[in-house]
Amino acid sequence: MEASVAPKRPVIFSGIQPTGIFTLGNYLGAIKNWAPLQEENDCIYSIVDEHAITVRQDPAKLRESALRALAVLIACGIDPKKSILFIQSHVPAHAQLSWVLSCYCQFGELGRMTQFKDKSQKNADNINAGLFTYPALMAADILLYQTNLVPVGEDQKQHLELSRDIAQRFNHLHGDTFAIPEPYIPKVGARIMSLQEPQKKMSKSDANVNAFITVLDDEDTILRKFKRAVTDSEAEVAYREGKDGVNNLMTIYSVVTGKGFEEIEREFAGKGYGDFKLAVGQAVADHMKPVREEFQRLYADKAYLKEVYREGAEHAAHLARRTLDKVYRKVGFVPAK
Ligand code: ATP
Ligand code: LTN
Repeated sequence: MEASVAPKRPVIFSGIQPTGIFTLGNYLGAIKNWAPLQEENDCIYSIVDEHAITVRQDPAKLRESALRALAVLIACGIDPKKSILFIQSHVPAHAQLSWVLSCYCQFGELGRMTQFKDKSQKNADNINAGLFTYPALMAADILLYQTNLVPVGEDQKQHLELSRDIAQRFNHLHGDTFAIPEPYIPKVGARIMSLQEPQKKMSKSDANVNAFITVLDDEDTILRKFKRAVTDSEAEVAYREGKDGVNNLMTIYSVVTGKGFEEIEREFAGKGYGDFKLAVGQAVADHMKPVREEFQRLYADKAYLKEVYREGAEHAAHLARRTLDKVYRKVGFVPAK
């Protein structure tokens, strides 16, 4: 009798920078979708500390943020027994493949990246080479694992398209080497906006703490920040062009409660923004409470976190090495062994 071979499951990869505490934007746009994907796919999730240093970081804070990030991801339902969870700098193949891929990526392509343009404006005194070649490292993260799907927020679409272009270019020159990854972007919640300037995306590095909710904010803080959220002068809960603040609150409410926009409009018909903001704040606080509590338990257990990132790195390094060896052979490097 022939042995039956289980069909290969799709590979999922995503990364998140430990540049601070994750926001509701990171959560709704990306992390929330990571746990459900574990059931039917081979998932690999990374805390990308090498990407984080493209902007100046305080070393002690960076270390702490990476460990917090690990605990938050587990608290959000990423199960280290089902997925590979690791810290990017623990797997040298990322930096190694990044160098090779940077030689298959054009100056002009990198210069068109909107994240590079935004971040160079914000960090005008430190427009370093790493900030510019950032997408080559991101392409390496993804392509090392023969990734099929990359769950990210809307802002990463351009980087992902570049990763696809690099992969296709390499495959064309050297024969099939990399799987071509597809983006996986949620229909609602892919771009959560700042609560203070709803034309800008919510970002954990915003100087104004009222602009973002973090996944670890307590109920009082969440309610207070939503109460102060910028809306408009119409006093009408409706999803319409030009109502950026209200649209953003409706989006957040919709994702955490599962209600559609029309249902939300009916729920708040004739009511003021005060009631609406309180309802959004309460729904977010209730939704995030289990994450916050689980985080506190996990973050206290440093031995467990160490075990998770050690095993994750070992497993990831094994998979990554296979692709890196193939790439080194294809570009013509002399095998070390
Ligand atoms: P920084 O503020 O330090 O630039 P960031 O929060 O923009 O960081 P990451 O931490 O690397 O960037 O983002 C991790 C994931 O969260 C990515 O998939 C990104 O697309 C998503 N994301 C970030 N901000 C938002 C947002 N406002 N709305 C939806 N998704 C977001
Ligand atoms: N560039 C992403 C973070 C990131 C990533 C990745 C996302 C680095 N490597 C690989 C998905 C796949 C950001 O800034 N949000």
